[in-house]
Amino acid sequence: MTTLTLVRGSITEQHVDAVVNAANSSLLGGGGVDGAIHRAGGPEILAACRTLRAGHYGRGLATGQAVATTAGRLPAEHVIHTVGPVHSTTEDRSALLASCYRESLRIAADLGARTIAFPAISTGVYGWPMDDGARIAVSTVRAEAAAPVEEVRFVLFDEAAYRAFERALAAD
Ligand code: AR6
Repeated sequence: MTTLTLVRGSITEQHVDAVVNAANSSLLGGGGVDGAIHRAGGPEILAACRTLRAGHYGRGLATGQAVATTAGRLPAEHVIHTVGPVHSTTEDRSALLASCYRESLRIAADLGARTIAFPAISTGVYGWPMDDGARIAVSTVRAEAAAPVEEVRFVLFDEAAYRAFERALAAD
């Protein structure tokens, strides 16, 4: 049984086996969670991302996929980078957002991670409405989380996000 927990704070301060980064397909950094992870984790993470780009991920990481690197100086073992979809009002991209959570959990399990922390993927720069993003996050993790993952922690940056995840947990 995997436990879902909510924390208000920064993903960079989580003492877990793996933290998930809401990256972009370049894997070479950006703003939001991505910027915070690279700043706090130091240059080792970017170096690992560049190595990925020089190898199997020459064209970058596709939306909905995930890949792991070192966590550098973060108090975590691994960073799992995933690329959320940009929200669209004309096209339903929910399956891609669900895929981010599912693929990240799959990689966490491959790494033997028992604790994993997620941000609210796509709900910042990529414009996904928070309530819907929270619903997709909670329902996907409830359906997909399995051993060895014991705790999935959603780390919410502000009160509104925290409340949205509380509602999603209560409803699902
Ligand atoms: N810890 C936890 N959550 C955070 C943190 C933090 N330190 N900082 C922001 N958030 P975003 P996206 C919240 O924009 O929408 C980047 O430039 C934030 O309030 O980080 O998937 C990438 O390189 C929001 O609720 O990710 C991509 O280009 C949530 O994290 C693009 O942004 C996600 O916001 C990805 O956009």
